[in-house]
Amino acid sequence: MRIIGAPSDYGANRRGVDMGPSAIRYADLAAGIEATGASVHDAGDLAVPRAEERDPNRETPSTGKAKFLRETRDVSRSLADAVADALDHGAFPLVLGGDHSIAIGSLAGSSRGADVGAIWFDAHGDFNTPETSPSGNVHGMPVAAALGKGSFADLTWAKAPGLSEENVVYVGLRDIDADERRAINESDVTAFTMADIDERGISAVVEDALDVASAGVEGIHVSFDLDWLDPNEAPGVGTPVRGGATYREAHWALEAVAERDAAEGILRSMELVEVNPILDESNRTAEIAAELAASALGKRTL
Ligand code: NNH
Ligand code: MN
Ligand code: MN
Ligand code: MN
Repeated sequence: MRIIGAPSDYGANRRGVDMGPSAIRYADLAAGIEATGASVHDAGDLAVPRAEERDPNRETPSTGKAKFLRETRDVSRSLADAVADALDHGAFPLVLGGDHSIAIGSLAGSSRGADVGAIWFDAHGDFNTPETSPSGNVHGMPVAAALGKGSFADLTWAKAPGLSEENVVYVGLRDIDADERRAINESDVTAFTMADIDERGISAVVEDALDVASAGVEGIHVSFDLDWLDPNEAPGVGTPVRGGATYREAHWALEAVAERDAAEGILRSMELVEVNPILDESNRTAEIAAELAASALGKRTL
């Protein structure tokens, strides 16, 4: 497997998330993955110019109020190439964010020349467009971007070629903007909220999510936003929302991904995003991210 760092904070309004890849590596990421028997190659970080050196509002008519969209385009292109290159070499790409805008590149690379599904573990829907976004922050838009919604339809770099709505599944939503809710409900994506987990349990929800994401495709991309967890577990995120997944629910979810992968070989790529070391407590959110990667890649208790 290949680790690819994407230290971008263009998509969020808080500095610090650009240090996520370092913090996750420091939390013994490689050793934890090697313990599963996988060999690890760390490809280092993509080059991402500092946000302070850029103008967030260099708008073009098609980009609405999305901030740093040109910079996001550049990161997305290089990340898509890095992910596609790993897959070409038979290596599993594990992408470390960075804010969630990097998912545009991960999805574009993972679905280059292949039909893929996606499971989105997140408090948020990330389904805004430059038109509907209340913040202008692109980390609230990557699902819409990958599916070519709104003015993203004009941006070829943003579209994930092999991703279709029917294979996109959310797990654990709890904070959605008004226009975003309408768009999600009108779309063909599948959405499980925290209430679904309360009612049915994490196990039933994740099994359903795996069925939907993997139906008729070559593999799935797992996009894991650390703010899916409850902020009591994972405080080092820019947009914490109360009422999130527990530590064990998060592990169980990724253990279920690993189990399905062992049976059906469906796991194609993964990313861990939104770890912000400035907001964290003793690197615990990064440590959880590193542990979750090991769970997804097949770490076993017995
Ligand atoms: N929905 C909000 C927005 O679009 C917040 C998105 N923040 C996230 N997404 N962290 O995962 O600005
Ligand atoms: Mn190569
Ligand atoms: Mn997100
Ligand atoms: Mn989120």
